[in-house]
Amino acid sequence: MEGGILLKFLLFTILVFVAIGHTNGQLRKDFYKSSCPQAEQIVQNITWKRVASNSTLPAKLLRMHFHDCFVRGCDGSVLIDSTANNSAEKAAIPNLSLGGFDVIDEIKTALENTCQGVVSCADILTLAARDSVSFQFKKPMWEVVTGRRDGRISKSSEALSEIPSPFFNFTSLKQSFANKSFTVHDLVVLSGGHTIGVGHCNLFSNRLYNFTGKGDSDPSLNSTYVTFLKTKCQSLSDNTTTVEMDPGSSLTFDNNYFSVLKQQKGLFQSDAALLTNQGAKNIVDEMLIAGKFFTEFSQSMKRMGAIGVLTGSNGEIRKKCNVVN
Ligand code: HEM
Ligand SMILES: *[C@@H]1O[C@H](CO)[C@@H](O)[C@H](O)[C@H]1NC(C)=O
Ligand SMILES: *[C@@H]1O[C@H](CO)[C@@H](O)[C@H](O)[C@H]1NC(C)=O
Ligand SMILES: *[C@@H]1O[C@H](CO)[C@@H](O)[C@H](O)[C@H]1NC(C)=O
Ligand SMILES: *[C@@H]1O[C@H](CO)[C@@H](O)[C@H](O)[C@H]1NC(C)=O
Ligand SMILES: *[C@@H]1O[C@H](CO)[C@@H](O)[C@H](O)[C@H]1NC(C)=O
Ligand SMILES: *[C@@H]1O[C@H](CO)[C@@H](O)[C@H](O)[C@H]1NC(C)=O
Ligand SMILES: *[C@@H]1O[C@H](CO)[C@@H](O)[C@H](O)[C@H]1NC(C)=O
Ligand SMILES: *[C@@H]1O[C@H](CO)[C@@H](O)[C@H](O)[C@H]1NC(C)=O
Ligand SMILES: CC(=O)N[C@H]1CO[C@H](CO)[C@@H](O)[C@@H]1O
Repeated sequence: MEGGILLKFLLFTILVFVAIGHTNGQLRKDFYKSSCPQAEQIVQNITWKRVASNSTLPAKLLRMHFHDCFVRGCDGSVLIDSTANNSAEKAAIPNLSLGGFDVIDEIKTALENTCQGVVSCADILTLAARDSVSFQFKKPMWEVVTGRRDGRISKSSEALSEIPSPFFNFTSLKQSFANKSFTVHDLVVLSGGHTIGVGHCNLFSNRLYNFTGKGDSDPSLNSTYVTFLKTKCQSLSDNTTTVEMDPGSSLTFDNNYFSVLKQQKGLFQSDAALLTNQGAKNIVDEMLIAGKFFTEFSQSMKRMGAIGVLTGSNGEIRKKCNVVN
């Protein structure tokens, strides 16, 4: 009797595990271990090779990954080209300066040559973003679990509504992140991504020339820095010049962004907004300790990489990253 119940229980447990294994393909470490053992090494090799000859790429790939994950989840939808009847995410204004698509294409080509139809573009982007930032350290800076599948939909209208604007105040930033179940802690920590890369003048020059419509500058922006920025961005309409977001170390991934913020030199209103809320401000202070920032950034990135992912039999493995199959 007893043995019969135990056996039934064991069988039931096994069935449940088998069912979970089949239906809910969660992301996991080294998903391609048996299907494409060299996948992650190939991504790292090509990414490192490209970053070695172009140090602006980590910023491009990190931002592209953020944009991918915030619109329809990390499903590679940011990589899809517009077609005659669809305006894709790439065509949205916030995407104007996205770059690094050629790196993803080179990796995809190499992976298709090694193990055809196995590795998703969504995973390639997630790994390449991590590896590009990690090149400087010669070791992976955060864990990436894999098994994402590619989406088939990409809409510019969704990029416009889901990607936070550089003109957002704290309330709107918080709401935009809460929309993805992200906390104020994630918001502050991930904003640290602005420790690398550049921003275009027209996205902040209102803070220099006409903040309240009286030809004034933003009082929350360091006045010494305003003078400097005016030499870079000479008019309100300049949409071609770029400025480093972390002046002096915009090619180095570190926690200097937070020191910059504290000196009231955050480039965008959305950066400066992190000091307008006491809770957020306290987190900015915590991030002034480098070790703390690296640990927290690594954890928030892992969570960002899991937003709305397609797994198991959902989505597809795109043959080319810029077009759906
Ligand atoms: C908190 C809300 C955020 C806002 C409002 C925002 C806004 C922006 C804007 C306006 C730019 C400049 C684009 C240009 O002029 O070319 C930019 C650049 C960048 N962002 Fe963000 N961003 C946010 C969060 C993030 C997050 C979470 C990450 C990644 C973890 C990130 C990574 C980057 C990087 C690396 C660049 C530099 C890109 C380059 O050099 O081309 N941003 N961001
Ligand atoms: C990656 O690069 C290393 C060092 O250059 C090389 O030894 C290795 O064979 C490469 N692996 C793959 C899978 O490309
Ligand atoms: C887009 O338009 C083409 C013809 O211009 C048509 O063949 C195709 O089915 C359309 N695709 C969708 C998704 O509507
Ligand atoms: C580096 O990469 C960026 C982004 O793809 C590109 O715009 C730029 O032209 C590249 N620079 C060089 C020197 O190749
Ligand atoms: C923040 O921006 C939103 C949208 O523009 C606005 O409705 C709200 O009043 C602003 N909040 C503060 C505290 O300024
Ligand atoms: C939150 O998400 C909804 C739908 O997904 C979207 O319409 C709305 O614009 C988002 N709000 C913000 C602040 O991003
Ligand atoms: C500054 O803003 C005010 C009010 O919006 C506008 O009337 C004025 O033309 C602007 N000045 C410049 C130089 O754009
Ligand atoms: C920059 O501004 C000019 C003039 O207003 C406009 O024609 C052009 O499309 C803009 N370029 C970008 C990249 O926004
Ligand atoms: C503004 O910038 C100057 C020069 O970089 C710096 O010495 C000063 O401390 C900054 N002001 C504030 C309020 O942080
Ligand atoms: C990289 C990219 O696709 N950029 C596009 C951004 O949007 C403009 C239109 O608003 C397109 O012309 C760019 O090609």
